[in-house]
This record gives sequence, C-alpha cells and structure tokens, in this order.
Amino acid sequence: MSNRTFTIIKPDATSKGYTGGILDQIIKAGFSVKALKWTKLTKEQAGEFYAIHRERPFFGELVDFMSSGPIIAAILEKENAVADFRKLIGATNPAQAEEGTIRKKYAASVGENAVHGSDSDENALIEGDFFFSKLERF
Ligand code: 3AN
Repeated sequence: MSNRTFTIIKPDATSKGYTGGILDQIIKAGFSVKALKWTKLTKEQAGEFYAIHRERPFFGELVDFMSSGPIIAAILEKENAVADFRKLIGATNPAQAEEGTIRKKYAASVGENAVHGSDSDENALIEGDFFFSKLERF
C-alpha cells in the first residue's frame, strides 16, 4: 500500500472560487502536499490523461470540460492515501456523495464534480508523473 495519491481540483471548482476551501479541507484531513501546480490542459492533454475512459460515452464531454479552464494538480501524502482520499471526496455523483465530503459540498453534477482522486496506487504514480517532474515533488 502506497502513502501517496494524486488529485486535480477541476475547472468547475477553480472557476467558482472553491480552490482555497477544498485545499483547506484536504490539509485538515491530514494530507500533506508533496507537489502542487496551477495549470491548464489542452484538449489533447486531457484526452491523454483520461485515455482509460476513451470508449465511454461521456469521453468527449469529459475532455472538453477538463480543458475548459485552469486546474490545480497535486500529489498528496498520508497513510492509506488512495482509499482515504476517495472517502474524503465522496461518490463520483455528488447526489450520492456522503454529507461533508468535498463533492457533496462543492460539486454540481457527475460530469463537473469538483475534484479527481486516483483510484489505485498504480494510477496515483502514473497520474503524478503525468504532471510533475522529479524536481517538482518533495
Ligand atoms: P471517479 O472520478 O470518481 O474515479 P470515474 O473514474 O468513473 O469516477 O470517472 C472519471 C470522470 O469522468 C469523473 N470524475 C467525471 O468527471 C466523469 N464522468 C464519470 N461518469 C460520468 C457521466 N456519467 N457523465 C459525465 N461525466 C462522467
């Protein structure tokens, strides 16, 4: 089990001014920030990042949305990071997310759901490597 996960604060949340509140909740939940970047994906980069979903019916919508505005990408550390972070953000569909979770508080819909959280240790590494060089993580 790894102690690192990867997150994105998505364009819906950055445009609504939720960045500070979300980062505060993440840090108060015991995660420490090991890398952090304010950036914006091109459509091509968003498609590459979400390549695993290429065959899903919402792929085009997902790529358009994820490249529509600035995002925050971060590598986070905590014991049991992947599972604990998925719990903190809540279900993919905010209507089904538990009270107090980040998606319950900040997400509008299943498509525009405020944050990404890696679903496995393996993907946390791949996703962190997509955004950060060795010089950008501590
Ligand atoms: P999660 O982000 O909770 O791991 P996944 O991996 O099923 O959820 O989906 C990846 C991303 O694709 C979601 N965060 C969401 O933005 C988008 N997505 C998932 N399901 C839908 C859907 N039915 N319609 C539109 N976008 C979706």
